[in-house]
Order: sequence, then structure tokens, then C-alpha cells
Amino acid sequence: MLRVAIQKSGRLTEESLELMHECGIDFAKSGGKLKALAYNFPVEFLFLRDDDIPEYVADGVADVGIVGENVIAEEHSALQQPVEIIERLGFSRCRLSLAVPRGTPYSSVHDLQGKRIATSFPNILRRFLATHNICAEIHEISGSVEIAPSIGLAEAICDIVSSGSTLLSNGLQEVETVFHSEAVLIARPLSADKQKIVDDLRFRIQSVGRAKHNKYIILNAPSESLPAIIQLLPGIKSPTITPLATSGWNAVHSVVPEDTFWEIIGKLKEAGAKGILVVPIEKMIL
Ligand code: PRT
Ligand code: ZN
Repeated sequence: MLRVAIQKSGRLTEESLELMHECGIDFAKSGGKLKALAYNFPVEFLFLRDDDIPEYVADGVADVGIVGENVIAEEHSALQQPVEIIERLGFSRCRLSLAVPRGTPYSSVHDLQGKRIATSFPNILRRFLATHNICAEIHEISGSVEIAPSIGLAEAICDIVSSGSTLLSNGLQEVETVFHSEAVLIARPLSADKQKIVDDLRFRIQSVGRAKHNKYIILNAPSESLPAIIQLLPGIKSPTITPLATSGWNAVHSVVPEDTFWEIIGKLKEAGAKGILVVPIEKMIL
């Protein structure tokens, strides 16, 4: 039995639960309960505050956990036992940025020399400032960091930014990105039987992730266009080609990556492809 820590209620919760569902792991999560046992996979879920997850994993209360990379980067050095990132999960993307009141002259990170900076992430900020040889006063506060300059607590802040609207509405401008973050799966060193369950869980997570980053594509093409089309559609191994009832025409099936998708579609049309269908993939196992 593997114990998996998930944020109880917050920005990571919904997508963490959705990921488990996509991995085919079912369980009943009822309201305020702190634990849930999966029906069809040897895991038990613990629902915790995100800040507590690294420590619970390090201490062995949980075996693995889903947290924001910013949380593990912040707490890593204070943990008694080693905890590692074993999988990047691609959701809850955000960045930790430095911001100053709009209108403050700012040309480089050296403008922060000797300034007071408010943050909830003192360790990440300290490392960033050290790599740039900046000496600044770090004021650790646990919430509402964005109001620190307006109440005279600091000249700059270092906080999580996603859309940027919080900074904007507080009259702040983003000046440096300190850290890029996404949800990650963390783990401590595990016994062989638990490691086997983690490997299976990672295999499922990777199959789900790969499927999200690729599309299944079906198109019709005249035989003379096939060499060019095959070049554009490498697929998992190579595209499937089947003849149509109309002679000289073929159906081509393949897989295309999401990020180059539109570019490839344009080139396929130029190469003579017709009737292009694009279908989402549910799982992709290599
Ligand atoms: O209660 P618990 O301690 O479990 O949760 P929490 O309130 O500490 O964390 P939560 O749920 O807010 O965030 C969990 C994780 O989500 C964080 O550790 C990040 O990895 C990630 N994440 C992604 C974010 C954001 N986006 C985000 N926008 N965490 C916080 N914010 C906040 C930010 O602090 C700022 O106040 O949203 C504001 C900025 O958002 P924009 O869109 O206005 O730029
Ligand atoms: Zn928290």
C-alpha cells in the first residue's frame, strides 16, 4: 500500500484528483475526510495542506505527494530526510517573480541592492539574490505579500504570479522571474514493494501526459503525395496507410505532437492531404 499526499483544498486539488481519475484510480472523497482508500489500486490518499506535504513525505507519513515545485524548492533544505521530484505533472504552472511599485526606476537586478523585499519564499529568494551577488533584507510574511510596498513594509516583493492581475491591481510591476513552477510528484526513498507501485503510478501518469500532448490524425491523400506526407507524420513508429475504395487514394493514420500541430496541418494541406480528422487520444503507451 502506497500513501499519496494530495492538497486538501486549494489550487492543486482538482487537477490532482483529475489526474488520479485519468490514471484509472477510483476512490470516494467525502467532504472533510482526511483519508481515502482507492478501490482498484493499492494506494491510500491523505488530504493535507500543501506546505505540510514535503515534511510528511520526508518523515514517511506519506510515501509520495503532489505539490507545487515552489513549495518543495522552498522547503527542501530544511527537510530532515531526502525527498526528490520524480515526475513533473504539467499543471498549476506559475512563476515566482520580483515586483516593484509601478513607476519605480528599474534597469537590472542590481537595483535591488540594499532594498527590503517581502516574500513567503525566503529560501528561494535568498538563493536567487546570492547567485546575483545582491545583498537585500528579506522580510518573510505568510500571506498578502502584494500589499507590503503600499504599507511601507518593503520596496519590493517576491511572490507567485500566474495571470499577473494581482500585481496589476496592487500597482506593482514584475521585474524579474526568480523561479518557474508546476505541480510535481515528490517521493522519499522507498522499499522495493512500494517502489513497484510508484513505478506503475508513474507509468500511468506518463501515458496520460503523452496522450494530452499528442493528437490522432486521419487524412486522405492521393498516392503521389504519400512520400511527402509520410515525412511530415513520423507517428509512433510510422504512419498506417490503407487504400481507399477510390483507386489511387489512401487513408493515412498517425500521431502528431500538440505543439507543432498547426504547423504540420498547414504543410499536410500543401502536400495534398484532404479530409483531415483530428481526434484526442485518451492514453498513449509506447
Ligand atoms: O491551504 P493550503 O496551504 O493547502 O494552500 P495555499 O493557499 O498555500 O496554496 P494554493 O492552493 O493557493 O496554491 C497551491 C499551489 O498552486 C502553489 O504552491 C503554486 O505552486 C500553485 N499556483 C499556481 C499558485 C498560483 N498559480 C497563484 N496564482 N499559487 C498561488 N497563486 C496566488 C499568488 O500567491 C497570488 O496571490 O495567486 C495570486 C497571483 O495570481 P494572478 O493570477 O493574479 O497572477
Ligand atoms: Zn499553503
